Amino acid sequence: MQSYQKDFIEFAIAQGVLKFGEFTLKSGRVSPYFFNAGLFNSGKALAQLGRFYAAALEDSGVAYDVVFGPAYKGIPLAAVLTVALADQYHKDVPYVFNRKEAKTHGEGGSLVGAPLQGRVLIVDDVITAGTAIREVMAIIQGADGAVPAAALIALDRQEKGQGELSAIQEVERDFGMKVISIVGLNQVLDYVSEQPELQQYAAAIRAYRDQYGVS
Ligand code: OMP
Repeated sequence: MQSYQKDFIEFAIAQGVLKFGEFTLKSGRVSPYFFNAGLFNSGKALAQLGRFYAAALEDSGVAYDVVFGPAYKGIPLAAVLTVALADQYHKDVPYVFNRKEAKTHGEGGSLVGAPLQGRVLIVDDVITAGTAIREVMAIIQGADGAVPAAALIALDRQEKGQGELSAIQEVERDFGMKVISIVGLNQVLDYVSEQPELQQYAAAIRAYRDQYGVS
């Protein structure tokens, strides 16, 4: 585990974003942990979050031309990522986001910001079964001259998707793009197992991973 990954897990726990207990997911699975990125909800937290996304992106070495933040949750993520890329890495990267409802007056269309063209880096919070990211792919495939470069997310839950592969492996296979995450479930579990006050949750997380996880 890289030091920024451990720092990120600690940050997410401190912000109340990463919680342990019993949570029903969009997929219906009952999970012993949940990651609620909406709780990165202050200026300082967002600034830090942007730096973690930027560190993971730089670490990946992926090449891209534009950052795309899918509505709604990807919008602030794209903004803080590109700010961190400028501040920390002196990279001035264009970004674009979509509206959920296309506007019929004014500038029109459903995209706001830079043109959606070239190699597109999608930024989002979590991939579990991959439903949300597949909706985003349709937008990129519908844009002239845009190809998916990679998806950058905070947490890879490392769960099975529609078959035996992980949802992320399916996305990588179906769209020919890499998925980069700041951390994965395995790192969360390593961290939880090492912390005396969190060890009580390790067994439930391991059991969940045995049932829904991929190796
Ligand atoms: P999929 O569309 O199944 O990949 O799930 C991704 C979405 O699930 C996220 O965008 C969230 O709405 C939600 N989610 C979380 O935010 N955090 C979690 O830990 C788990 C989920 C989830 O419901 O699977």
